[in-house]
Amino acid sequence: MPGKENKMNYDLKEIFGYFTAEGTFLKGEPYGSGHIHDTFLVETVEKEKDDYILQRLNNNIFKNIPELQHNIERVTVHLRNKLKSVAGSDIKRECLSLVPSREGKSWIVDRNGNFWRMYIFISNHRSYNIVDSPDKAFEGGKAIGRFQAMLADMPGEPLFETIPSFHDIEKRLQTLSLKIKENPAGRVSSVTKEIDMVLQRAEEMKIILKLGREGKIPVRITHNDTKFNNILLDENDKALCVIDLDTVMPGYVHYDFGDAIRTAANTAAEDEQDLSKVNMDIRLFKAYAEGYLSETGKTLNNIEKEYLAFAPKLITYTIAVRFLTDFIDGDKYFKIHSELHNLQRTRAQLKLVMSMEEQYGDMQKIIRDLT
Ligand code: ADP
Ligand code: GN1
Ligand code: MG
Repeated sequence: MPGKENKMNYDLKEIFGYFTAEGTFLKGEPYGSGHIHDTFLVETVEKEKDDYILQRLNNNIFKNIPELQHNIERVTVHLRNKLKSVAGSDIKRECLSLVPSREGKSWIVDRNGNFWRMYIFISNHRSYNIVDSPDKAFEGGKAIGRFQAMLADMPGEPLFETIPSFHDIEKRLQTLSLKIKENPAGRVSSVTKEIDMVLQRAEEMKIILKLGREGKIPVRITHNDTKFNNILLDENDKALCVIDLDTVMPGYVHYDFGDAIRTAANTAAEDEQDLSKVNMDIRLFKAYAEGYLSETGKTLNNIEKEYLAFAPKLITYTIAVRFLTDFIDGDKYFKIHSELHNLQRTRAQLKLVMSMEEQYGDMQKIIRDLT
């Protein structure tokens, strides 16, 4: 990735050596645009051998790495078993493959106490932060729909909640209120407009939690971080693999649908400074919904379907609340690349919420026509 460097000077060759990789270490470079872990692409000397993704895991955010990894082991084993029965599937590219350590675990702790894991690099994929065509949005929808469908019958105990109450908007709003009171970074007076915009919408955002409590929508296994760059497409821009499995856990389907639309149907980047460029493109919304419902239409109940149109507003709002909270808190959670980055992200997400509000009637009609 241009503009990035291995700032912490980790000895990637040594860390790579803790895992049972097939090839020989050639070089390791920072990779991707994730906001949470430190991710590196490790290339191997041998052309015919796999390359790898090496990640230093963020254990400030994920407090229990062994349980997190156990979830990912269970999920990937189950997905791989499903793919085995699909004719012509390319399992190594359609499912993440954890590389075991020399001790047989799916993670290691280095001499400085850092947690690391390694995946086989999914070759010839395409990854998009901004989606520029309905075809790509449709494929993204198919990928998430298929992912949810394949995990629907995963046996065993419920998955471990890697971040408790992750999309619980009532809790997220309580945390925001607390941080406003504490004002730890002295920034509250600079964001009163954004706080007002959040508070004005707080009540209506609680509807999904309410429907869940009333038993009208079921808890299912969901991904919970379906931003479009966590969905890899293949060299022909067809659905390939859903990655970033750290938050796969019990949730409502609206969380996945909403987060995917937040990124797949946004005409600009998540952190665009020129707010006039930030809008929801209804054609991309429709295409994603078509792809998603082509895989899940038969399993979702009527109330789940009805509230799909509302989900993008909820999740875009929730992420805005989280960016704003982190800005007020002095940037402790998300990686930032400039001083006001979290504020810029908040503003762009709130603009996107407004664009969705303007088009809400059309979104509801599209969902009604598709279901
Ligand atoms: P974060 O939680 O920080 O977003 P991710 O697990 O999403 O971390 O990884 C960051 C980026 O690395 C992804 O957006 C993707 O570009 C890339 N990536 C992760 N795993 C793989 C893989 N197995 N093959 C190819 N690219 C990957
Ligand atoms: C983080 O991990 P990444 O960069 O794909 C975050 C998501 C946010 C997203 C906003 C574990 O996603 O919840 O929606 O940033 N992941 C976690 O871009 O908090
Ligand atoms: Mg990611």
